[in-house]
Amino acid sequence: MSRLIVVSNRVNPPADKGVGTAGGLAMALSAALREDKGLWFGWSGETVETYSGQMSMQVVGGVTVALLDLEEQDREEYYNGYANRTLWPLFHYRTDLVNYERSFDEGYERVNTRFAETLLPLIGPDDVIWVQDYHLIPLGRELRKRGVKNRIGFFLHIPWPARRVLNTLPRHAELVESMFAYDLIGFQTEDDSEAFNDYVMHDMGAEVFADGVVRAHGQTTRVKAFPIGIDADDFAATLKSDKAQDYRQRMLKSQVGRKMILGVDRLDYSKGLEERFAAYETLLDKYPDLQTQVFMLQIATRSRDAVDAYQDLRERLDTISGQINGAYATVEWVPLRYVNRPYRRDELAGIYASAHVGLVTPLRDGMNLVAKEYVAAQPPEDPGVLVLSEFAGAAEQMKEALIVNPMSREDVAEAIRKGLSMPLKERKARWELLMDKVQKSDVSRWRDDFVSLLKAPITPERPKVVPMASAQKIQSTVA
Ligand code: GDG
Repeated sequence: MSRLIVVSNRVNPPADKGVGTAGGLAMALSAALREDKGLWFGWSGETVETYSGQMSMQVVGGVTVALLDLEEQDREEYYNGYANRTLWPLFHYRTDLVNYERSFDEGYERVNTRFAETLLPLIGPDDVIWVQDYHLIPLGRELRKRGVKNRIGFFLHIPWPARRVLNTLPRHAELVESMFAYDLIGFQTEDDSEAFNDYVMHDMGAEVFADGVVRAHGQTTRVKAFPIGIDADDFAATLKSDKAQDYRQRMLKSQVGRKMILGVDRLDYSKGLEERFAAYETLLDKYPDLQTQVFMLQIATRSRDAVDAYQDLRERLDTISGQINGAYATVEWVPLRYVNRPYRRDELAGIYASAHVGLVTPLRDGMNLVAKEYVAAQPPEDPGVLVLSEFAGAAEQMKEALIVNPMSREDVAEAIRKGLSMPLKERKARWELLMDKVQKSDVSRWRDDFVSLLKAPITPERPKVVPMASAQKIQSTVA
């Protein structure tokens, strides 16, 4: 029987759907595997003195998981190093924050080899293997080296950078070449797929075919955008729960008639939090009549504390939030509620539902599930307004949001103001279109679309797409 095997860096299915505080990727994957007899393989998050390659198997939240312990050196070089100090900033266009060391590269290769060796005995002849995200780009190649003939797919949850940005990574060619071990490579957006094709055509002399088939150096793969979504049914059920409704009421009460502008993010420099605070300050400065009439709630849960750039960001945000409150607060009104503790999913659903404006302004983001959760939580009779960065993958789909350039504090401030004063009729019209997309393009659809194309054979010889520098060229050739 054909089984789905999902492989990702961390394996953390939520034990209880409502209570979990797991991130976007974890929620999406557990939703995808729950109904399946699938297996989820990855790092336990624990380290041992000496790596043994031993796994522990268990069932968590209805999902069978196989966990591998790594060594402290692996954590430093592979996870805190190459994954989060090299690839993450680079793929989010923060070349200023990229830290590259040869030892990171070696640790990354070593852990990908360890993953391949440990996973190998678990793979049945008909299993379909789906590798997740930037931590494990070379895993497909390592599995192939060990004789795995199964279908293997790869999905990148973060943006794929422009060619000249990727060129700044030492040994970029080797990294990209390793991806040709996959039968299917999935990206979040058309933009990302096109950036990948641009790289392989220019730097590898690859041929790109109209149906996404890509051929280089005698190897063939297929490239396509699969925008990830939320588990819409599960979210709707969570939203209806007593806890969520109770939280919504509590939030409405604490608003005392003021309108709430909400941000919910991992505390990460890609999320544009400093720029968002600056935009909010501009709003208060430019429109004094809004002071005391609105407030902003920013939930920013701590993340990757071991990496310096994250500690620096936290310190800067503490300072900026203090400055805003110091400058504008009155004895009765605090303009910015800045919160670092995580909330339960049901609590979060209630908080989303009570917000008049959802502010999602990353500088770069693969997709951004918060944008979709905010829309899904809105009361149909009185929905709030989503303000969304043009650099979130979600903007490719969610065009009815107020789309902004997060680098412009004036643009963002104007969009917040427009959102706060938008007439009900327009809010409803925009929300209905957005909600339809959030429901249709949900996580099950993402999983089904990816896995069914992964299983489909690649049929050779399609009309060739001419090398291009931009999206339009590919599309017009296909059309
Ligand atoms: C990566 C990509 C892509 C946040 N605070 C709390 C909490 N969260 C949850 C949100 C949402 C998730 O974390 C964040 O997901 P995002 O998609 O916004 O961002 P990343 O974590 O960076 O995820 C991203 C995603 O992978 C999936 O492909 O969209 O672009 O960067 O679900 O609700 N959840 C709870 N408490 C919190 O305080 N329970």
